[in-house]
Amino acid sequence: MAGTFGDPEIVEIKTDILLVGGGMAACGAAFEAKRWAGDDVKITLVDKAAMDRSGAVAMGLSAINTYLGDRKPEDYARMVSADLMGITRDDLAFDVGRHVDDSVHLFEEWGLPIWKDKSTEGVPLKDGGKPVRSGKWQIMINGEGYKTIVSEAAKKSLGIENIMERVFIVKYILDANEDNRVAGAVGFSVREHKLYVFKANAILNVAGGCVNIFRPRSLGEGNGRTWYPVWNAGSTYAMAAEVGAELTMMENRFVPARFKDGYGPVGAWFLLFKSQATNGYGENYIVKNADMLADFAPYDKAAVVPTCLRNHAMLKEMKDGRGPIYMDTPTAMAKLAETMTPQEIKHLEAEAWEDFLDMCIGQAGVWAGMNVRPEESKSELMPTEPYLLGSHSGCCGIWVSGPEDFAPAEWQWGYNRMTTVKGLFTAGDGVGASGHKFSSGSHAEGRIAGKAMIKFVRDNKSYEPTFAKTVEEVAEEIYLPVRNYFEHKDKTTAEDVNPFYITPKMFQMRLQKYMDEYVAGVATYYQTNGEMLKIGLQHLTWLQEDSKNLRAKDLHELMRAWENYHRMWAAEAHLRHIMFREETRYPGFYYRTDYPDLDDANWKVFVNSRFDPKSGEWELKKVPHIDIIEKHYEGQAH
Ligand code: SFD
Ligand code: AMP
Repeated sequence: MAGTFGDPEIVEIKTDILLVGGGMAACGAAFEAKRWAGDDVKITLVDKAAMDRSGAVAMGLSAINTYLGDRKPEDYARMVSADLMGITRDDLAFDVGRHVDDSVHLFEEWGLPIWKDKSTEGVPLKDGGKPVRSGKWQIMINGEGYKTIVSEAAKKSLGIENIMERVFIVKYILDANEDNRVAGAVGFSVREHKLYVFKANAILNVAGGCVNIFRPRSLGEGNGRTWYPVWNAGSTYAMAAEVGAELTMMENRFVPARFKDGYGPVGAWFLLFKSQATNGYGENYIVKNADMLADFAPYDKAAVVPTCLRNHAMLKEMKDGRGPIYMDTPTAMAKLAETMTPQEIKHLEAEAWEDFLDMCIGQAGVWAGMNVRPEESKSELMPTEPYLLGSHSGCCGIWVSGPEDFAPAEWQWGYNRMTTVKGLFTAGDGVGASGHKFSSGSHAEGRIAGKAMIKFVRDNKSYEPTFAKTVEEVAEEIYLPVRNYFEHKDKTTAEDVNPFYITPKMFQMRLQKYMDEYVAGVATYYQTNGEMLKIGLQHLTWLQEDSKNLRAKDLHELMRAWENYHRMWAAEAHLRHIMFREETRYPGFYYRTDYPDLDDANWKVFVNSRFDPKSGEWELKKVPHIDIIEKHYEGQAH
């Protein structure tokens, strides 16, 4: 290794199951796998951050968005499908639906305070306690410590000696002897100068979704501010794609409507406080544009207007110059206060703040800084930059094997939640074509995968991982940005400006600019067309070439370099899928202006893609959609 950085110490670890990530899905998997494992199965968890506050739940949450209670899993699967415009895997949603409540009951047992109806105050959910429902599927919690509670249980299950924090996984390594079989993973410590090489029988790839591939609305010092967590850098999708796993629905993205500048979520306001959003002239834009939304029938049969269509109506107002969009908090609070005592009103005002203090502290900061009192002043809403995720109101991700008792033959190949690469599993944001799992469903899905992985390693007991690459080769690849820095740093008087290398920050800006301008970012009101996508792809191809010139002057930058490399892969998959799907399936999330309509006749299908690690080529295809729920439960009331 060139320069003063020196060679890293190489630490080799052999394990049976490797969990990559420490978020909701990983915590679920750790807990469940351990329940089924004997002492014969070694399980190791690696998180690039500290599990107590890592991933999307880092700040906490104020609601659990998936709790069925007395609702049925088939109705949950119907809701998921309707919200995501009819193309989801019913088998996967149904499977989450039938298991998710058990995870919520565990959270409560582990100490998470869940709001209860006055009639059952103090009674746990599993003993008949009635939750305070903000919506049909959502329940309210005091969740600022949510992640700490869930990770504590995972740590206790696995044993602290089997958990490695602050280790960033860069890539998976395929087996030398068996085709399409994962053999391990490599990464580095972001604190110590150590390279980690893991050999494993099975790997769970649960490193979250993808944030910051599009130019964000926030600028300058606010630049780190986004809605989904900035540390979800697309590792899940990129690392799976690089070893040839089939991806699905990567064209889908989530553009959440959020409180402007602080990115505060809107769910509690719409559902719990019964607030309305309006255009700048006080008109309810969903009611006003109902006819326009009907163009996207049959999905208007959904009990609630799908998330993308709510945005579609909002964008219509913005584009026609009738902004800004407001959340009318004063009217909502005044209405609720009509039947309240002064003490109850005070409590209501506290709850309005707590909703953000529990899960999006920055929004409370914006309110305080701008002298906003929600009971007196309205707040602006804004559609954000796009995010890639498979667990919230989006459905991009990896194509996986479904549950043995429910998935049709073509959607299962042995082990629940295993990708098309043998031994590589995923859950949460990683699993595509489902969605609306949220925190609880991601935990439940991690548990489903964890259990299946135990079966997998038992069935493959004699497997001996053999890497297709040498450890030295991989170490050279990972430390290339460090080499670039030390080799060229003295060829300039300004460290960050150098024709021989590119800083991770500049690299990210380039990526964000192309995605924003050509791939339906905020710059074009989320619009693109075939011609623009071609240019975007050309730029991404050049960026891919330039990724060899990324520089890292310290371990932190080395992480930033690889995060952006992962973002670039996720972005390319997103672009290629949007290019392939010649229709507008998700108006409000993105528009193909050359194919502005929904085209069920040709496109009510999954789009799957695969990067072939041998040829270096991408291949995209249509995969038939099957409406399993309607087949099983035909004619039954929703
Ligand atoms: O209000 C590597 N979410 C909500 N869920 C709810 O149930 N209720 C809500 O109220 C929700 N809302 C919400 C939510 C998220 C955020 C950010 C906000 C508000 C502001 C969604 C859930 O949080 C989400 O669905 C799940 O957390 C997804 O779980 P999972 O496991 O798929 O992802 P993760 O938790 O982000 O964990 C990822 C982990 O991977 C690590 N990692 N480790 C090693 N190597 C690498 N290369 C890695 N890259 C990442 C991370 O550190 C992390 O541990 S609301 O908007 O609706
Ligand atoms: P959000 O805060 O936007 O992430 O939403 C949290 C939950 O509330 C998710 O389950 C959303 O689907 C749901 N939700 C948000 N806004 C609305 C709305 N206007 N109507 C119905 N459901 C909503």
